[in-house]
Amino acid sequence: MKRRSFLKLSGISALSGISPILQAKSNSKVFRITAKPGQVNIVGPTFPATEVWGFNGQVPGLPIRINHGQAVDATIHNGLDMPTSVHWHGIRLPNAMDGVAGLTQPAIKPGEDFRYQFTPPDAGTYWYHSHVNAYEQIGRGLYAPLIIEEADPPKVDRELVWMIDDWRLLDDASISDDFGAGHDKSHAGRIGNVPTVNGRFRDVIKVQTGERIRLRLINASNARNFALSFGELTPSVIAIDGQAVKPYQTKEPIIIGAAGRVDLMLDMTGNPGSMHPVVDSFYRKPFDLTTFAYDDKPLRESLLDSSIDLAPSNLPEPDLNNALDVNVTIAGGAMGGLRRARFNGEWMGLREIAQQGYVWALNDVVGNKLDMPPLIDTKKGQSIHMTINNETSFPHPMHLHGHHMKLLSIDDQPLPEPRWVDSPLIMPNQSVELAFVADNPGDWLFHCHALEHHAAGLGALVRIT
Ligand SMILES: [Cu+2]
Repeated sequence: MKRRSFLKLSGISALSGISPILQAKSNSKVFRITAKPGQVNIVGPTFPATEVWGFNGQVPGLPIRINHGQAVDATIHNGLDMPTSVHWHGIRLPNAMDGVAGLTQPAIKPGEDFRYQFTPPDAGTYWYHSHVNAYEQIGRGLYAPLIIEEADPPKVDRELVWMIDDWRLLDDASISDDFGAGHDKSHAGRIGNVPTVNGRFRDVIKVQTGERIRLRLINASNARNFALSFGELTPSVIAIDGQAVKPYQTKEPIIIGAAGRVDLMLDMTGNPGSMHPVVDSFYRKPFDLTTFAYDDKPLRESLLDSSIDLAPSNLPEPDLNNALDVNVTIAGGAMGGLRRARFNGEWMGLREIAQQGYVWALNDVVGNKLDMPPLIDTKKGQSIHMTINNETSFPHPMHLHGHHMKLLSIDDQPLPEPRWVDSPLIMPNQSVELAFVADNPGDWLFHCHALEHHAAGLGALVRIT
């Protein structure tokens, strides 16, 4: 008898000392989720509801919340009339579960199912979203939170999960169907006109003076980046991209690039009965994203002073002395300097490439398909030291699948506290240094999460064998 089936039969798989994958079998949380159309009242009662696509027809979709150590066992049913798939953003999981249609699995056809099973190794704030025709499917609402709770989380009065997004809506609150427009591809991506929190425009969130709130921010926008200010509050940042950071208080706007996550601890210090907007100021014109409305009655007189530290994950530490150096240059787009690049292996002028719908390149290679020679081809266990230069006029949130990377420096300034990221936002003309251990075998996508940029060539493969 194989060891695996013996363990199953004897029911001892929960004992210590055996593989976490086997333990997971007896400790998984089962989800049945259908990607399908739905209706959401985004703008408010004076407008018609918006036809969306959502997981279980909702926006955000069905939240997945598990305990650290539990496994996800999610069967996705495709109730759309086009193929789809699900990517578990930021989770270090087996390649076959990564959900990139055409790379790690075939797309799920309409009416069919795909079963995803994995045990997230790290607690934290993640999300799941479509990875087929993503700029349209995510743009229409196919995203949801994926929360892995710490075994011993900091004490709070309440936790809020905010999936922030922006929609391009027409006057009747329907979604503008100009997905993948040429201007969006070559400029900042699809930036909408209706920014939302959990699918609601200018919502009002009831809070109480003295309350301690853990706020999990998840940016599900196609391309919009946010810089959020919390007025009179002084947020403490406790995690970035799902991974714990040494908590720090800041009055600076909280930057959260497309696909990024930030966990904040908020001690609500506004006066009873007052209103305080949360303001975004990433682009030229600031606006109120949402508003805190304080109850007339305070919850407590003095603030909690218990610890807000999160236990760090057990991530493999890159060995910088023996790392493979990789330099990556992002080029192209409007107002960029790219003249020519390799397209399907041939050098071509940018005009010719643009005629085929592509405008971006990584190291002069246009990432127009999934079966390209990899940008990085390495052995399992190799440390990678990657320098990314953004030589374009636009910010790019660069997402590596299946791994977390340690952000070491920005513009040659070493970070006092290097932090783990999976979707670092790289500003125009910025250079960042990252390092990670390529410890997860497979072909992994490395791409811009401004979804129109990815669709227009800003993507590559990392192969680990
Ligand atoms: Cu980009």
